[in-house]
Amino acid sequence: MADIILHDYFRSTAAWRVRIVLALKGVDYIHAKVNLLEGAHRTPAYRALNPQGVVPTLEIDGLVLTQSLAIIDYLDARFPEPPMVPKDPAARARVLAKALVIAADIHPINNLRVLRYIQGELGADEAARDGWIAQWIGEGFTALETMAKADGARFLSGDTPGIADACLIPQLFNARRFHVPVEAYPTLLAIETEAMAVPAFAGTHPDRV
Ligand SMILES: N[C@@H](CCC(=O)N[C@@H](CS)C(=O)NCC(=O)O)C(=O)O
Repeated sequence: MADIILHDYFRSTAAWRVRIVLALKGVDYIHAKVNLLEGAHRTPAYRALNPQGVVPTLEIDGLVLTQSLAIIDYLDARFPEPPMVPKDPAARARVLAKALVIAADIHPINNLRVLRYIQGELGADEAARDGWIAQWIGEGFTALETMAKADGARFLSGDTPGIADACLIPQLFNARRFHVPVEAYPTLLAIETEAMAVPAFAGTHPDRV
């Protein structure tokens, strides 16, 4: 098999999702670092790989894949064990809903280019920016806490870690990075403790890459 290359930035929560899934599946890869703070993701060379100019991008099987959840879906089809999404249709829908609370509703309005826009174009100061972040993480985590508590499972994806956990653990890291209080989400924190005991989560933490 040709080399698998993950284009990644250590603190990118979307890229960390993919690192977690590659590690859970035991897939080896080469790490290509893309420094977001230096604008490496906006160069023509990187945009030729990823027209959106964001990380992650995964080169695999002669393909160039973008969008973390699409990449995870590909990896799940290509390396089926362990599965990232349950087979049962109802359980599958619930797990994907939890993943999407983060990937579709929390993350997109809190990433670097949005934060730069509200500060640069709209004139928000640092306190206003942090208030924005806390508002949307808080709203999403409140819903997720209710969903996770109702499911009562060990992980957000069920009895074993999967796609929703690969979204949750990086988002909790990001919340703390921006001083968003997380004590109000005991079920999510218990899931985080379980996940961080799994090497695929701890070993791919931004401090370790
Ligand atoms: N929905 C995309 C989001 C990708 C994304 O926004 N990545 C962030 C890092 S977490 C990024 O590259 N941001 C660069 C920027 O906003 O300028 C995915 O899941 O892959």
